Amino acid sequence: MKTRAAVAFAAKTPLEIVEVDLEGPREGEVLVEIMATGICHTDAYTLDGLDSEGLFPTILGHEGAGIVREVGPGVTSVAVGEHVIPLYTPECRKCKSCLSGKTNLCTAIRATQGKGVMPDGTSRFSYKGQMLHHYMGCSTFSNFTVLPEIAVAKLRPDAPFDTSCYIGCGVTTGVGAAIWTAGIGVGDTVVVFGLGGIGLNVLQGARMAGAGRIVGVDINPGREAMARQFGMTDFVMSKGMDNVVPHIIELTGGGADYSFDCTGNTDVMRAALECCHRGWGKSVVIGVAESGKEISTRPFQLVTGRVWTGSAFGGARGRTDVPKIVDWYMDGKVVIDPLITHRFPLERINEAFDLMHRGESIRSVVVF
Ligand code: NAD
Ligand code: AHE
Ligand code: ZN
Repeated sequence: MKTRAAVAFAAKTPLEIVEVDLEGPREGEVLVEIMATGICHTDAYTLDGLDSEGLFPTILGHEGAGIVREVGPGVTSVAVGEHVIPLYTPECRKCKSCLSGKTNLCTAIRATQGKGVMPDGTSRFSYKGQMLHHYMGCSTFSNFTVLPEIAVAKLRPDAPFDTSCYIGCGVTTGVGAAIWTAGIGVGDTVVVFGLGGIGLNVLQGARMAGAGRIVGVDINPGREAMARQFGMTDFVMSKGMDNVVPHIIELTGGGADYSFDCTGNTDVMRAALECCHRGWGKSVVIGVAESGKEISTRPFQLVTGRVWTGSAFGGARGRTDVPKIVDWYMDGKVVIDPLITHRFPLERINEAFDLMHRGESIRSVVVF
């Protein structure tokens, strides 16, 4: 079939909206009509050529919601007409990682995902006879896409597509990192670096968990108002500050119980660790750093009890936990609507990247 898609033909060039060829689903795969997709900073990072796994040409996008239109042979867990959220972190429930109960990082198809192909090693997308890569196993910047059945979570039919798509990455990543990865408790002091599409969801996860003090740090003063709506009690505008760490340690009476990096900047990751409380503070890296970057700190920071960890997709097991977050959204426990600051048709998707780079949007959503 033919489908409209925004294609990244090369790094650092605007996406081009063209009609691409899409092969139907093979064994264990489903064809999904994407109804809406969010644009996450990770899409921009790959498009900007900063991703060590970045492959071109490709169809980016990993934060979608849509409807199953066809199922391939052997598919049993999902049916035509069901609403779904594509999962870049699938859940096969059979691999060593899924069975361990210790991680959400299913390994069933990770190797082929990273190579931009389906689990059988081939791509379903092409343009003028040239193969196009899949992206993070999702490619939601296409009106139709093909996904393995283990990489879709059910979306209840009364949930709107143009807001629920955000649960496909940002909402789950932020809320999940707060409640599942960190395990924030009642009264805890939390510090969140980077108050964009992910950080604001960490704030609301911290609020849900009953945190006491919730400090937000950003270089963009325009983030303060929205962050306060999402639970931030104290704002630190870090632009121009020589070293934010002593200031936060003083503000929090000795350091954070939990801190989060939601910037992808390795200097910020270090500051986030070092503003944790001596003896127990835990820092969670969420931001994705550009290829070649490394983190460092004095080992003394760890010797004295601070813990450095990380979180992918908020520690959420895709098929099990995503429907729970959708319920929380539909019950009003998780707030999404004000975070969707812009909506565009696919033809204007490049404007969404411009707004993100200028710090003027939280989440832009493409509605097909
Ligand atoms: P975003 O652009 O919406 O937000 C980033 C925020 O960080 C902005 O408000 C920006 O002003 C702020 N910032 C930038 N530099 C800063 C600095 N030096 N100090 C303080 N604040 C600073 O991006 P997003 O969509 O929220 O994504 C944030 C990061 O999370 C990205 O690196 C993205 O790739 C990553 N991410 C990771 C996962 C995961 O599963 N681990 C999932 C989604 C996104
Ligand atoms: N390709 C990058 C790694 C990118 C990365 O860490 N991705 C996150 C999700 S970001 C969503 O916006 C993730 O889930 N990581 C776990 C995984 O298996 O990719 C690189 O550095 O090569
Ligand atoms: Zn993302």
